[in-house]
Amino acid sequence: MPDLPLSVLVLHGPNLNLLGQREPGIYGSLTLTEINRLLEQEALKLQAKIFCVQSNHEGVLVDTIHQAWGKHQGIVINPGAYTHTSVAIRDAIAGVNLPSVEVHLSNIYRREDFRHHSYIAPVAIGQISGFGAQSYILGLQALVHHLIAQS
Ligand code: CA2
Repeated sequence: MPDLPLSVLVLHGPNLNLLGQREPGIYGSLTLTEINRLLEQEALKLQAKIFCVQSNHEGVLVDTIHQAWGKHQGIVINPGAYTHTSVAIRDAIAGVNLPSVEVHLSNIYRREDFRHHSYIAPVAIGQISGFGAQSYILGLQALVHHLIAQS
C-alpha cells in the first residue's frame, strides 16, 4: 500500500464550465460543481485527495499538467474538444509520465466521426466514455485502483 492519501488531479477542459446550463440531452443536467462534489465524496471513500481544475485554455491545461508532477500521483482528465485536436496536451501527459485516465460524459464513438479519434488515448492508461457524470467516478476508481496496484 502507498502512503495515503493519494493525490489526484481532476482536469476539466473547455466548455465544461457550461454543464447543467446547456445541452442536458448530451451532457446531463449536473453542473460541474455538482460533479466535483460527487468526486469529492468518492475520493473520501477511496481515501484519496482530489484537486479539480477547469480551463478553457489549452496552455493553462498544459501548465496544470506540468505542475502535477511531484504533487499528484495521477490525473483524471476530460480534455473536452481538445481530445480531438491537442498534440500539446498529449505531449504534456507523456512528458510528466503520470498515470492518466481519459473520461468523457458522452460516448464519443456514437457521435460525429471527428470525435472518434483521441490524441490522448495512446498516452492514457485507459478511457471511459458515455456514462455521464458516472464516467468521472469510474475513472477515479480505476485510477486509484491502478495506483494502489502498482505501488
Ligand atoms: O463527452 C465529453 O465529455 C466531451 O469531452 C465533451 C466535449 C466534446 O467536445 C467531446 O467531444 C466529448 C464538449 C464539452 C462541452 O460541454 C458543454 C456543456 C454544456 C453546454 C455546452 C457544452
